[in-house]
Amino acid sequence: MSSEPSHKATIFALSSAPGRAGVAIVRVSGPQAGMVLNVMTPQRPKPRVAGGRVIKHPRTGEALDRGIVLWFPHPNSFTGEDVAELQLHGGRAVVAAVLAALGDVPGLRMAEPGEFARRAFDNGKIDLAQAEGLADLIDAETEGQRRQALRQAGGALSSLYESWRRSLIDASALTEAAIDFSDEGDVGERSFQQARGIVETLLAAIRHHLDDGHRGEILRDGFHVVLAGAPNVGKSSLLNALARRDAAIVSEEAGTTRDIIEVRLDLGGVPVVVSDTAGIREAGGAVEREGIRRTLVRASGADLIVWVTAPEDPQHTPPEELRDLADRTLLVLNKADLVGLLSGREDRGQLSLGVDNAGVLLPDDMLAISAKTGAGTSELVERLAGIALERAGSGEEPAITQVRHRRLIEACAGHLETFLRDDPNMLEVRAEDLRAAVASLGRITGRVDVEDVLDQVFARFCIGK
Ligand SMILES: Nc1nc2c(ncn2[C@@H]2O[C@H](COP(=O)(O)OP(=O)(O)OP(=O)(O)O)[C@@H](O)[C@H]2O)c(=O)[nH]1
Ligand SMILES: [Mg+2]
Repeated sequence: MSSEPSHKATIFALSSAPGRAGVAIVRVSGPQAGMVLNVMTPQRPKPRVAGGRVIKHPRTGEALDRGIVLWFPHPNSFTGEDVAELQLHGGRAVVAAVLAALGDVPGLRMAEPGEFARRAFDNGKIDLAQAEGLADLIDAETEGQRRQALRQAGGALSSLYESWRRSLIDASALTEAAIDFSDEGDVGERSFQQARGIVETLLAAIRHHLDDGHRGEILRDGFHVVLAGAPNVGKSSLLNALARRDAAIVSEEAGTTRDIIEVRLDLGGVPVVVSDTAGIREAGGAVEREGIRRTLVRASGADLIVWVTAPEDPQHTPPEELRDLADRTLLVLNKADLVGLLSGREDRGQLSLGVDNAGVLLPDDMLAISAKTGAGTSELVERLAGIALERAGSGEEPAITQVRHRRLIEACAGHLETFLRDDPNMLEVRAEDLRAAVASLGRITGRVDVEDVLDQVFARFCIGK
């Protein structure tokens, strides 16, 4: 990729958030960016040195604002093109006047969403995985997400995948050598064995990377917790207690919740999405049955099920359909206030559950809480945060963050498995396996034909990014 600007049109946009603010930043990128500074300010500042300037209308000369101006000649700019940055007072009228003035300059046009980042990619300033990291960084809501996205935007994943790609290229070269020297027995054979050695080592590393419990994806998309249980045990009350607001309707009537209600929490830097669901029971009308069906679907796809029960609830454990998910289920006894049990563990051995006091003992791993008084809820939050952090990681090690990457890495691993397994005498075909594996990795960073995903990736950005 060249360091020369590759696009002709000069584009501009408000790069800070729209609306009233202390400062607003307007970015101009393209061959005319320098000219814009020449006509809109008394003097273009030195490259990368902030200059206080009156910003004036290019045609009428009217002063529009006084702000800070920055000049980044190519290729040392975000986009790799000439870039001018205007830091304005963040009033709506100021921003509107400056954008209108820029629109008046012939050859300039408003940027499309993600167009600055797209130009940065086209000019080789960032690769595709970094662009995705940048979009994630802009969307990051929690510490863990921020850390992970910053690493990715900084190229941590890209360099890992690049290092794999380079060793595969070495293995490819050795395989090609084996083809060239196939008449010379030993030499060819030795090259091919060396290639196999590289592939074996790499495949182990790739399998380890794939087998990460989806931590990077969980951290990026959120750890999904589903509150499920019989009707009226207090699932919606618990959701509201976790959210610290009345997100869901609570009533003493069984079967209140039908639609799934979600709240997003930040637990120790991990984004956690908690869903309140319809209570599970046999009876109920068609609408409620549909609600129950949705609960089961949602619960089986969740990262964690919080099975809520209550002293009067005859069904203390999850139903048949959810038994397989026991290792992802946390048992919670709500309404502990009714039986004089807070979160202490001392007297739990004596506690019998069930309306008829049939003598069901409180399981050891069941947390007792009261959504009504708040007792035990902070312990529950701590437990949830601990589990979420364990499953999502803190964003400090490079992990697969997107399905797109996972698919390509799986494809790569598939080609390497074929390479190791299939007939070693068909060297041409084995060389082709490696080429395909190299291409799969190359598609992650965008080194290899990725036209089809580019629009998708850059459409995630808003205007000005
Ligand atoms: N004493 C006591 N009552 C509670 C507690 N939590 C909830 N309740 C009451 O239990 C009733 C049912 O609460 P909800 O939160 O609507 O229960 P739900 O599980 O969402 O019910 P459905 O949506 O119908 O499945 C309401 O009258 C709540 O006030 C608690 O910890 N202690
Ligand atoms: Mg409810």
